[in-house]
Parts: sequence; C-alpha cells; structure tokens
Amino acid sequence: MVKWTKVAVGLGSNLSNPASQLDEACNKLRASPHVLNFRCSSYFHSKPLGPEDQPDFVNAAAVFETDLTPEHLLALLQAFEKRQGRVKLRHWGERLIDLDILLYGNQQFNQPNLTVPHPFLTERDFVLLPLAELWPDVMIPGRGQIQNIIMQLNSRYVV
Ligand code: PH2
Ligand code: MG
Ligand code: MG
Repeated sequence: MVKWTKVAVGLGSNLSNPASQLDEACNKLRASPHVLNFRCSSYFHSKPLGPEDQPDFVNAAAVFETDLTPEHLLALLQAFEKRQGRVKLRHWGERLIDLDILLYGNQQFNQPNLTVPHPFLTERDFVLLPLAELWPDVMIPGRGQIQNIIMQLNSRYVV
C-alpha cells in the first residue's frame, strides 16, 4: 500500500512576470502523478526580504498529498525549478521560481539539504499568510497553531 502524505510547498518569484511563473509551477505540480488534491492559495505581493535592490515578490502556498519521500519531493521541486529556467544568482536574491518544502506531514527533521518544517516558516508573513488561507487550522510541528504564530508575528510590529 502506497502511503500518501499531506505536504505544504511555498512558491515565490520576482522575475519575468512572477504571477505567470507561479501559474506555470502550479500547473506542473497539479499535473504530476505524484500529486493528489492539489490546492494553491491566492497570490500575495511582498517586499523582498534580503537584498533590497531587487523587484518585489509574488508568493503563494500550495497544499497537496504526495506519495514521494521528502528527498524525492525535493528532487521533483528542484527539477521543476530547473526546467522552468531558474539559474542561481545570489543568496536571497532574485529568482524566476522558488519551490520550498514547508511541511511534510507532521514530521520534523534536519538533514544537510532539507530541514522540515522550513526553518524560516514562522518568521515570514509571505509564507504564513498564504498557508493559513489554505489550511487555517494547520499545526506547525514544534511551533504550534499557525494562527498563534501569525498573532505573535503581528505583535512584533505593535508599539
Ligand atoms: N525568498 C527569498 C528571499 N527573499 N522575499 C520575499 N518577499 N519573498 C520570497 O519568497 C523571498 C524573499 C529566498 O528564498
Ligand atoms: Mg528554495
Ligand atoms: Mg525560499
């Protein structure tokens, strides 16, 4: 019996018509035989985190079930990034398409090339807000309810 696991993936782009890059990535994911019940959030516009001399981002989250292991899902996302034309520019810099594993079931692990939940998930509104739109009662392993994390994030800006 094949085991299907519910996962969340973060999408981001700030080059070559970002929204159409997200559309393309969503279409490819939805069409994969390793993906079931694919859903994608609205597109959120955000200021770049990191170098400020780069265009604004469009971000989204996707939630689906997969029969791939975390390593194989990472390989699939990296292959999609490459096929879509992503080239490595600079750290935290501009990118055509970025597909990051945010959650893999309720698992928590730390490998040299993959940390789950995504290490910056709880610090980034452009990841938390799309994810909460799709999956409002998700529990982030080790961190708790997404709504509480968002409230804590917002309270940092209250003076
Ligand atoms: N991704 C980064 C660096 N900075 N800023 C925004 N607004 N959105 C992103 O997706 C993003 C970023 C590296 O992955
Ligand atoms: Mg990435
Ligand atoms: Mg990223």
